[in-house]
Formats: sequence, C-alpha cells, structure tokens
Amino acid sequence: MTIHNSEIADKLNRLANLLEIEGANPFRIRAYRNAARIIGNLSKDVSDLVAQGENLCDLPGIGQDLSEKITTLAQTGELPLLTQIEARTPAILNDLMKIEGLGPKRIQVIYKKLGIKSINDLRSAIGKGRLRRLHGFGEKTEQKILQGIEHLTEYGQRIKLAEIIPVVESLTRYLKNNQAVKEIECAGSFRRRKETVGDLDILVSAKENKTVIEHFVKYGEIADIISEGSTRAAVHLRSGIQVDLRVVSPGSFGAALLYFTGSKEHNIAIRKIAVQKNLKINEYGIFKGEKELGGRTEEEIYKQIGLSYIEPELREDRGEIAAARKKQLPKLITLNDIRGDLHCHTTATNGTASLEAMAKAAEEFGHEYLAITDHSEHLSVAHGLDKKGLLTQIKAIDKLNSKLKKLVILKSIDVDILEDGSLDMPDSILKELDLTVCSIHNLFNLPLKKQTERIIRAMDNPCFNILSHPTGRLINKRQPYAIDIERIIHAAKERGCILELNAQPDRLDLNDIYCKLAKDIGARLAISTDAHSPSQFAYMQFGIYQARRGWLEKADVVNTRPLKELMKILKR
Ligand code: DGT
Ligand code: CA
Ligand code: CA
Repeated sequence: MTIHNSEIADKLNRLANLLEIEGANPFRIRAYRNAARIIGNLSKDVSDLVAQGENLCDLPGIGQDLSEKITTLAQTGELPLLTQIEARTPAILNDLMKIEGLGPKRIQVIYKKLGIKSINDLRSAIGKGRLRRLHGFGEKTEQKILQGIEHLTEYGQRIKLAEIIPVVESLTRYLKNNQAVKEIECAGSFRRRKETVGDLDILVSAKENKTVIEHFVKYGEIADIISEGSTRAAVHLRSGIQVDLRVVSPGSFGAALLYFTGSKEHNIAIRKIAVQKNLKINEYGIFKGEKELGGRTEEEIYKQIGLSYIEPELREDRGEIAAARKKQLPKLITLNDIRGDLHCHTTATNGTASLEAMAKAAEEFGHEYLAITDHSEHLSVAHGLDKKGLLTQIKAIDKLNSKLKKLVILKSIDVDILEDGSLDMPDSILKELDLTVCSIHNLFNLPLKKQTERIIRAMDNPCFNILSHPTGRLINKRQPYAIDIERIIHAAKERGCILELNAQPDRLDLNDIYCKLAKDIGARLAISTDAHSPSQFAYMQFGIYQARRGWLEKADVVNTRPLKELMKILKR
C-alpha cells in the first residue's frame, strides 16, 4: 500500500510544529505548513505523481528542497529531517503535542515556564493554578487543556489502523534487509485488522535468531529498548508505539502466528478444543503427547482440531469456531467484489476536486458507478447545495454521463436529517435523484429515544435510501450518539433502507459488531468512502477490513451488485 496524501501532510505538519517549538525561522515553518495544506487538498496522489517521475516543484508553493523531501517521503514513508528532530526533542514535548487543542506556541511556554516532565505534572500544575498565572493562559484555555488530557488518557493509547500501516511497512522493509529473515508477519490486532492497535507484534521465522534481534534493535526509529533476549525483543518507537518482536524457527511459524495473532479469547477457545481431543497447542506446534502433528502452517493446526481455516479478522471468539466446525464460515467480502462507491463530495461543497476529476479517479479505481453526494443546504459543517445548486449539478451529471464510457455517475445528495426527522430538501427534488444518502450532522446530544425516532421518522420517507455513518462516532475522538441501533437496523430492514459502513479511517461506522448485527437481522449494507478527494477512493480498503471483521459477504453489500440490480434495490 502506498502512503496517502493525508499521511504526508500529517508528517509535514508535525515537522512544522516541532520546528516551531524549537523556535525555528517562521518562514521555514510556514513553508512546511503550506506544503502540508496543499498536499492534503491535492486531487492527485503524491505517491502516483512521484512514481510517474513528475517534478513536485510544479505544485504551488513547493520549491526544490521541499520537493526532494516529499519525494523521499512518498517513496520510503520516511522524512529524515523529522526523524532527526524527533530524536533530539525531549519526550515530554512529544507527549504535550498529543494533547488536542494545545499548539506549539503554548507548548513552548508550558515547557519553559512550568518545568514539567510528564502529563501528570501538567495536570497537577493546573490543579495548583500555576498554568492560569502564565501570560496568555486563562481559565478557558485551562479547561480546554484539561479536556485534552482526559481525552488522551481515555483514547491516546491506541493507534488507528490507517496510521499504523506505514509504520509496519517501513519496519517490515527494514527487517527484510537481514539475510537470516525467512518469513515475516505483523500479527496481533494488526493482522486481525482491528480499527485501532495497542502495540505491534512482529513475528519472524529465521534459521539464526541472534542476528535478527541484533538487526532489529538497530532500527533507526527506535526510541528505547525495553528488553532484548535471544528470541525476543521489545522496543518503543519514537512515535511512542511499542513493538514486540518474536523470532521462531520456520517449523513453528504457523503455530507462533496463530498464537500471536490472537485474539487471546480465540486462542483460549481453540486450546480448549485441543484439550478435549487429547491434544496440546502452543506457540511451537500441535502435539499428541511428545509427537508433533503440525506447526509449519496455521491451516494444519486448525485441521488437526477439526476446524476449517479461520480468517484473522474473524478470530474474536464471536461464533467463528462453531461456524468453522460446521464448515459454515462466511466467505468474506474482498475489495475485488466492490463495483462502485455511493458516497463522495466535490468542490460543489467541501470536496477538493471537481465532478469530472472525481469521476475520472473513480473510473481509474475500477468503479462501474459513483454516486455524487454533496451536502444539503443547511448543513453546518460545510456550505451546502440549495435547490438551485442541486439542479445545476444534476444537469452537469447528465452532460458528463453522456461523455463517460465506462463509469455511470449517479445523482445523489448527502441530505441532512433535521431534528423532526424531515429531510433538508423537498421530496419533489429528491425524487429526481437516483438515490439519497441521509445523515445526522447536528444535535448529537438528543436523548436516546428522540434520536432513534428522529432517524426512523426520516426512514419513513420513501426517498430515504442510505443511512450514512449511522452512529456518528469518530475513532479516538467522539463517542457514538445515543441511539437504539438494533431498533434502527430493524426499521431499515422493514423499509428497504440501507445502512452505510463509512470507510473513512476515523469513522469506520458501522463498526464490526454492528455490521454483524445488521447481517444477522437481514438488513442491507453499503460500504462507501465518503471521499472528499480523489485519493480517498482508496479508503474502500479500510471499509472492507471492517466489513470482514463484521462477517460480511459479497451478498450483504449493495455496492457489489451490478448497476441494474442496485437500481432495483434503490426503488424501495
Ligand atoms: P492490542 O495490541 O491491544 O491491539 O491487541 P493484541 O490482540 O495485539 O494483543 P497483544 O499485543 O497483547 O498480544 C498479541 C497476541 O498474543 C494476542 O492477540 C494473543 C496472544 N496473547 C497475548 N497474551 C496472551 C495470553 O495471556 N494468552 C493467550 N492464549 N494468548 C495471548
Ligand atoms: Ca498487539
Ligand atoms: Ca504485544
């Protein structure tokens, strides 16, 4: 997987923040921020531009030096200057930067004036009223920082899957440079494609353990070594994440992979089955007494205990073992099954690319259809389309469709569900569209019953097709709003409405458990990227990971259907 524009932008912003804390030249800082903004909003993938040998200096505000840095970043996932600065930055500054709402200027003041060594020190300084005595810090700021600290302790320990992928790729690439390494896999929650991971569990098979460990602890991104033995080591990377490395012999790779992929609950359950069969499973293999029956692959271990192979995403002890015994495991959906995307934005509202550019990118991604779903008028998060604006877009889509060869653009809208459950656009216009995507964007704090009924009332409207990001949660940031999701799923099923699995890496909403619930109840789902730029069509992969964790199969997801079939489903 290539590095996304948003990750490049994040690294550039981080670099700018660290430089600002160090008191570097403001012009230089501004140049990095500027570049981050340009790349974050770019309609093309920087990795693609670099791969095609294009000169990034052609982008506005990007000079030779920045162009070279970004090229390296796109090719290797690394920004050496950032690594260098991170290495000389005291750990407390890195911690302070994780507090939401605390910018470099304030961090610099806090660091210099309060002499704190940890977030806890900061908390107690606030408690003693020391913070508000500093110039430029009032009670309001204090409250905001306290909130940020609470947030960090509640969520800060786990990293989003999309953020950890480039870290895993860099480390894997580095480890592969060692000749002794035979196989390598990042196991644990990462391999189960959980939406966030606590730490990384890297498993390597090798003939010679020692050289692998020695190579590992020399990795340039390591901040400190927690432990180092002959077959295992644990370290912290500079980003704070812990990496556990385990080296095993090739004959035990499958057994160790099974063990370290987990989940713990899944492992415990399969060991219990082994015990019932008078067998024993451990990290080295599966045994009958002293005799080893297997261990080279995971398949042979599952087979020995009478189970078919269980995909990592299912290994949560949520019924997969019984299903594997009965040979009734789901045939999990893959990215290949997807034929189109039913949620995206253009420059007509808060997207970064034109209708034409989004269409072109969707076609290149391999889609057969794409729904354009800009926001409706009264939405607070973006300047939305009014009646007139939508009618203009409908005409533009007709014109574009007559030119496009492969892709079909579907006319749609991301329409706001208002407080009373009505939709923020007259039915007479909604009827002109191929489908509607409906969502809540305000009044998140309504009581459970009210919020649930608001959504169900909206579904009563025959123009309602897809309920977008149904629970409203933002991973590590915002709790879902109070709703009775089971009731909503039933209501969707009864009315022929569809529930979205929004594939934005910080939404992944519905989550895995609710996807499975929807499937069990028999409601239909759509996996949509909600792309705000062309490169975000690639987020579909994250939706697929979550869908697989939710047991979804091709047939459960409407945008695996050919257009004709999809259109029938949309006529509810
Ligand atoms: P994380 O890191 O919190 O996102 O979650 P995991 O699942 O990666 O958990 P982690 O890193 O603590 O351990 C990796 C795997 O090692 C875990 O999925 C299963 C296995 N494991 C760890 N501790 C135990 C244990 O006490 N018993 C068993 N059976 N397996 C364990
Ligand atoms: Ca882990
Ligand atoms: Ca671990």
